[in-house]
Amino acid sequence: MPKEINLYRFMKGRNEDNQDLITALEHMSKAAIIISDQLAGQLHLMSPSAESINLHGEIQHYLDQFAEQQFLNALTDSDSCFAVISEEQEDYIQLSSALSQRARYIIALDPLDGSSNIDVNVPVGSIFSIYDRFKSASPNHPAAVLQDSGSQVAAGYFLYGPATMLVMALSDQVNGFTLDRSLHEFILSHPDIRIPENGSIYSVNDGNYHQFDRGTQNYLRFCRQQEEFYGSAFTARYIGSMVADIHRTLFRGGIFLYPATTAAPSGKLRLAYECRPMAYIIEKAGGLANSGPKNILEIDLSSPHQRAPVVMGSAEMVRTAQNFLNSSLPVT
Ligand code: P6P
Repeated sequence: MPKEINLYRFMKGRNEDNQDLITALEHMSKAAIIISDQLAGQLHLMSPSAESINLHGEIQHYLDQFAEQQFLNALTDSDSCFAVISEEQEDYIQLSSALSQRARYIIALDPLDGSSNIDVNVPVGSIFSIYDRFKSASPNHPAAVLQDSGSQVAAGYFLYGPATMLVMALSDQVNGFTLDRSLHEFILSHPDIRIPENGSIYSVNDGNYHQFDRGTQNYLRFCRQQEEFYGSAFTARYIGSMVADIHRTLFRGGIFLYPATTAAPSGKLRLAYECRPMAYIIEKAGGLANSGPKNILEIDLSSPHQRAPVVMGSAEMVRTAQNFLNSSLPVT
């Protein structure tokens, strides 16, 4: 019986000589298992007393802070992480492990994305991007390392759903691992994930329709009228938890949009720890990820919590959508 391929054996099988990357991923996986265990059966903690307000003025669930602490503990113990930018913290956190000066990575982290869904038992996730600071001219300055996405060497998310999964993109491919609770390890379950070139599922918060620009509204009308004009309807699916919406898009094909609105002219999702990691994953799986006229991975990060409008998913669908969206973009 072949051995299950756990994360360590998978990385070693790739002749991955980068022990620091393996260590960082293994430690983050241990944190995710603790978070997954904590999420199971925590409904009694949904009371308002379990909530506070975070630096963005959003409701912060106690599990947001719990999740962040698990990842910070794990990354400190890994000795492979120099600093972290987390949704829950104003600025970069330099990890104070003894070897952190030698540590290679800076990690952008959304410790628990979609936590407002926890009290209705909807899947949530953790999202991360890994940057190799030694690819930067200013390796000791996290803001400089993250300014452009060129030093991003990996990205992934943990999805706490009916099964807990890790989907991870390295330089050349995307792989899925499923938590085996008897082994307490993530086991390779979906090797070399490729997003379908086209699809028929569109995912957007349609309640914002009247706040979208004309091009976005025209694209959504195009989606709604597929059956009338093209004979087969599209399907609308929106969970409101980015990790779950992107996971479905990655596996079934489709398009996910969080456009700019009149209330949020830069969109809602954060570039560093939501847009970029998901864009890295989608593009390594063969899809496209744009923000306005640009590819998301071409957008510079000028502040840690900068937001960006996004459209990402199956390449054919994104190219079609972009033709509509471009009609609203300012002529440069
Ligand atoms: P809206 C969750 O709060 C989140 O950050 C993402 O996970 C999700 O895609 C988005 O916000 C949902 O936002 O405005 O549609 O509720």
